[in-house]
Amino acid sequence: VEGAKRAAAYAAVDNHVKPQHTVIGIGSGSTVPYVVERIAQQGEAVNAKRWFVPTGFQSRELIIDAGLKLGDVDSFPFIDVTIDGADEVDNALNCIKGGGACHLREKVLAEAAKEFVVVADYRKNGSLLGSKWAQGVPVEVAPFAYAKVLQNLKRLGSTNPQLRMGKAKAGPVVTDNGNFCIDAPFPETYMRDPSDLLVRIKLITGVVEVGLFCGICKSAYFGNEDGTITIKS
Ligand code: DER
Repeated sequence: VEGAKRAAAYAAVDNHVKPQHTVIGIGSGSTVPYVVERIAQQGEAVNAKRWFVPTGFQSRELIIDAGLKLGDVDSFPFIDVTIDGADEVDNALNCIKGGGACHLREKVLAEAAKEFVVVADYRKNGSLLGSKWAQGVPVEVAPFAYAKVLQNLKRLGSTNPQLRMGKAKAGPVVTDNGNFCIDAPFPETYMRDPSDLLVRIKLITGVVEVGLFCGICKSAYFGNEDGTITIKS
């Protein structure tokens, strides 16, 4: 799977990170390190002119560790290109994101970019959202409201919404913004119209952001087990 991640990341960088690009958004997850690796390989000369805007703590550390210049999100009204991972991508390039609970900042940088490109391994290349990523739609919520959001997600039709608990930490996962994350599975009928579901979830009081990215992704690169790449665009 690591080879597939690397192949997707390298192809996406080679095709979408151009010498004239100076502000680049860097997403989160386990595929994005290969994106940073490939950008660093473009050389110090071109990277000296670039700023890299992170989507969270992990992303910030990746940029610093690669010796690239950290850009502050407030300093750049526009981003040339943002590259990020995803948990699942359908054939219309709608994405489930938030497996890493970074999707608020990820969506901010995805929308601010002239081009948003997703990189992933073959496990994320889906047709109907939810068919591969079964954990549910990640929903970032204000801690004060989480119990009410759980109730309202059930009322909306979520089959079994769960507060995301830490693995190596007692208690719930806390995002870089100090919020909680709920994973909300929905029946197929809801997942057929991710844009509609996105709005319905977003309107629940206490919801900060929803891990459904609709109409934002322009290209998605998937590394396959046989070393080939599948591109959706
Ligand atoms: O949370 C996210 O959306 C991240 O981009 C992440 O889930 C991507 O998954 P990866 O670790 O397989 O790259």
